[in-house]
Amino acid sequence: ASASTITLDSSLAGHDEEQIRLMEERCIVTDTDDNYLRDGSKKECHLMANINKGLLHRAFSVFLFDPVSGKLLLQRRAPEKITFPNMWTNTCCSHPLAIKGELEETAQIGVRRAAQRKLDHELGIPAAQVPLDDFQYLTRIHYLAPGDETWGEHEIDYILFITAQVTLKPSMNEVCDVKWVSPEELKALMTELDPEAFTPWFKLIVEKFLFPWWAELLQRRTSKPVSGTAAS
Ligand code: DMA
Ligand code: MN
Repeated sequence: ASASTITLDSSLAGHDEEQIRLMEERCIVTDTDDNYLRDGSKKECHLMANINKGLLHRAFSVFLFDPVSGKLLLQRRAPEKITFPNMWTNTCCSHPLAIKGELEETAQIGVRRAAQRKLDHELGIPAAQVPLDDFQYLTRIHYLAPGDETWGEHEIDYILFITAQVTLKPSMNEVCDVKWVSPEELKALMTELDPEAFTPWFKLIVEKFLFPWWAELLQRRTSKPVSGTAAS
């Protein structure tokens, strides 16, 4: 072919090998009503060139709370991440894949399975500590967020809460730091750090939804009778 017909795709050049491999994952491409259209590679779904043409996919965001302290687990994305590296964000985010178990939509079961899979993959949380039924589905949000000139997000994002006692063994290729925060500590952190230090979807969810939901969760926790003392 003549030089003019060759398109060099340099979007992945210089990136981490494992993260490049994960760009082959099959995401679920949807319409704006979250109806399944087809599958598409993670790479295809996150290129701004495609997003700008309307390409949209299904995702989830987990917020995990400690049952005793009521604190929220934050993670800092590893420098190896191709999209939104080094940023602080909610406990775990990813995509249900276009595979049989994760395409299933009844009671968000596919998304729950993906959440359980990725809590283990990113943070080393054993599946038994985060049972599928314990994820509380709050809502879905449709948002678009450019990351840099090449990469970004355009998703239908399922927001899941879970309260669970967990053990952590973060994968350093995914997560470079973790932090448990109370609502006050999160507010302080968000004024202390640059706004660019947080992922856009996390900021959006914090601004629009998080604190009232979290307050309710803390309320339920403190009003729960201490086991063994209260009559049913
Ligand atoms: C994608 O998260 C999902 C949302 C809600 C932004 P991610 O970039 O952490 O996905 P993965 O861990 O699969 O790379
Ligand atoms: Mn995505």
